[in-house]
Amino acid sequence: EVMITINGKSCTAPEGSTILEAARVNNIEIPTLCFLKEINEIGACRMCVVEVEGAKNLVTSCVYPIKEGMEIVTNSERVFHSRKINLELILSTHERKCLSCIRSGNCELQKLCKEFNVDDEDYYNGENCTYEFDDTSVHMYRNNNKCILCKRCVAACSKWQAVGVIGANNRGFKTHIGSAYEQSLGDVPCISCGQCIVVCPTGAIAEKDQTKEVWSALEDPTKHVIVQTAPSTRVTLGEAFNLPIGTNVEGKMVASLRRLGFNQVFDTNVAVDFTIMEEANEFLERVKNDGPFPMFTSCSPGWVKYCEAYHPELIPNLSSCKSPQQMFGALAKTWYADKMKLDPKDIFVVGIMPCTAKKFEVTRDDEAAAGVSDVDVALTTRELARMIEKAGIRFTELADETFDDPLGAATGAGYIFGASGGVMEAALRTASEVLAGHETEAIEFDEVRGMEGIKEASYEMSGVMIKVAVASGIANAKKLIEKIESGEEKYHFVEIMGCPGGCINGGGQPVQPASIRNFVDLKAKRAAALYKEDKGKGLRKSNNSPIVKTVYQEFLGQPGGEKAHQILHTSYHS
Ligand code: HC1
Repeated sequence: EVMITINGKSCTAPEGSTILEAARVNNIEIPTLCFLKEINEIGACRMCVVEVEGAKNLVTSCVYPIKEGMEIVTNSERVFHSRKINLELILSTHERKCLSCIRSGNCELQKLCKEFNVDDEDYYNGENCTYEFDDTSVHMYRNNNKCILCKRCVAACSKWQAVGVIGANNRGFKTHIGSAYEQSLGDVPCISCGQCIVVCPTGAIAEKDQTKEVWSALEDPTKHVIVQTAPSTRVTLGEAFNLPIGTNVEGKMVASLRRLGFNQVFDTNVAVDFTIMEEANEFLERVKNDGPFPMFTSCSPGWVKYCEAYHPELIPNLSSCKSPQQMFGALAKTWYADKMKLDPKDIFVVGIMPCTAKKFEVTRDDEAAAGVSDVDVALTTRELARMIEKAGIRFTELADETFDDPLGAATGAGYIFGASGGVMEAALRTASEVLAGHETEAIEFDEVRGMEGIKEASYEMSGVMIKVAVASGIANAKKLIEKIESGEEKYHFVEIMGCPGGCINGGGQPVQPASIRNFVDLKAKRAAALYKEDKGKGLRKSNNSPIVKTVYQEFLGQPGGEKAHQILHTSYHS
């Protein structure tokens, strides 16, 4: 611990802290715009300036280390004045269409302008660059007129995701975020993960809003509109309504979806149980046939897109299973349609997903079991929150409701899919039982839990040693792939999730400002809510799900059988 003085008050902070961190542990927040812990420590926006005794100029606290006896002032007139000028300068090139901006109300720039009394947003008005709106990709748009050049998106894309398709183009006054040779987003191998969106402080980048399509379907009397909710959305949606991070709002989510007018409110978690049946079976087939190993999971469309674009040689290793979102849609438009005597063309399936790449996934080839798209629209958690707000539903006041039958009751395995390691654990629960040929005790596979980027474990199953690995965030996946391709490591089964920490930290989740992201373990808090739910379930293995048993018996036949293949599996191409 180091002794320092902040605003005249003595305090301590851990050695090696920056001024920003030291202030935070002493409950003083210093504003930032560009700073993102570990990935964007560039001291560029100068919002975090403070006075340090003995230093002539103000210093940027996000990158300035503390030392014994340091005297820091974070709240002087000089500091406030400097921050205000910075804001006015940023505003001078920022498109100030705030009223209808998608981020109005949770824009980091707007919040600071209010805090620092920026009462004349036109103060430094002058010449400006104008940029074209880029809406060429399936899942997002970019409006550089609102960009403040903090480069958080660039850091997320290159450091977390090792994709690096965006960067700063041009120099000086003309600097803007773009891709090489000014290519559009739709023309570069972006993996649609949306990690750039969740770190953007303003409305410069956002998901493509598809709520209009859903409102229209809800109004259309010829449509049977079904909604399915991804595992992690229930533990994040509450954040959009100011509930604490990690609050499980499953019951309120279901109640609000019913009030929005969906004909059936179902759970993607149920489809997870089908995915596990198929994936565990596919894995055991590979064990029998000696490969190809490792088998990679295929439920994260950002990862699948990465694999296709950057590692086509690994396509044979990808599980052929559709994701739970797509399996759900496929079953809704075949088995459920039959049962309800509905024409699949009249069924409209909406996925509520923590993910922007799910918008891309619904447009993929070979995802149309009934001859029409398995899923019609994938909305992000944020889009659902906006629908709920627009409809005037007082979300936090709703009494809990439960999902509809018959696609509403999932096992615990369905819940944990939303966190990194959860797919692996769910698959191991079922695979170990199928391999043994009888019920087994194995339920919790702790080694693959947790928020580390790469996890490894070995399990003995009925005399066979199975070596597994789990990676989340593409930079980690890339490291793991390098080890595999160099022959340094051999695994049987590898789970990869495109976003760091898995879907709980997906690019479609409610946006948390950097002041939270930098100091709170967002991923762990959200994941804990899913594991808690799993633990409380009577049934925790997908193979014990009653609806899974019924649908295989009535309709699909055997896991991995011809019919199951036709409906629940897909194909990939580079
Ligand atoms: Fe996921 Fe999945 S868990 S990919 O992590 O397999 O997005 O939450 O919906 O499809 O179910 C995301 C989450 C999600 C699928 C499932």
